[in-house]
Amino acid sequence: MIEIWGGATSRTIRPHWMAHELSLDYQPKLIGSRTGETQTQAFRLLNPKEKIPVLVDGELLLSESAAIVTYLADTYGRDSGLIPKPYTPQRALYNQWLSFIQMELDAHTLYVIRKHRDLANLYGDAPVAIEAAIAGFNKQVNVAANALISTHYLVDDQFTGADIMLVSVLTWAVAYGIDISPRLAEYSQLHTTRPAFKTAAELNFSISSGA
Ligand SMILES: N[C@@H](CCC(=O)N[C@@H](CS)C(=O)NCC(=O)O)C(=O)O
Repeated sequence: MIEIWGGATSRTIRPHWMAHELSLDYQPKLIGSRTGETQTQAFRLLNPKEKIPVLVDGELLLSESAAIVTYLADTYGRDSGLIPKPYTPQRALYNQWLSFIQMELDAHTLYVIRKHRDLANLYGDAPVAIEAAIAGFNKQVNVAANALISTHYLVDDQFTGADIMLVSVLTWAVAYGIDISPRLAEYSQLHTTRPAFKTAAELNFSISSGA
């Protein structure tokens, strides 16, 4: 049976959400970040990066939330519309949004805030970096806001994994006290009323991260 490892974070909710959109029968393995559970010898065999989320599907071990969301939709939702068909311009745009969200709205900005604010004991205090990260997030997220002026979807006028990724960073930003625009708040609110989001969120946040 498919396993999805990890819970409690804005990154781990992504694969759980997609799995629920697809009504997949899978086993959630709810381990948290910063609890030591990603550093066991058994977990390192699943992901030597010592990070969640991780997907196990038969012989396949897959890490990176965006790759897992994409794999699940490609493999179990080919005709679901949750991912644009390969080799199409829509798929290229989906890839573009996924890279943008991971790099500009996650790794370079929100995660910088996490490292130098919540985890300053490990990574050091860096108020200037935090300020720059907030400014960078606001600038880049505005690009997404503009793309959503007359649609509720990033790609193809249809809900896809790209929307899962964007909503996950928007809810993360709000939790960090960043003001998002009314349009983005409305977009996020719309998609977080999806039954699959609600079930996934309940599951994902039934555990908490460590310190
Ligand atoms: N780029 C990766 C980032 C994964 C990541 O950094 N996960 C964090 C939790 S959100 C983690 O597992 N940290 C290790 C730990 O805290 O034990 C993804 O999107 O999946």
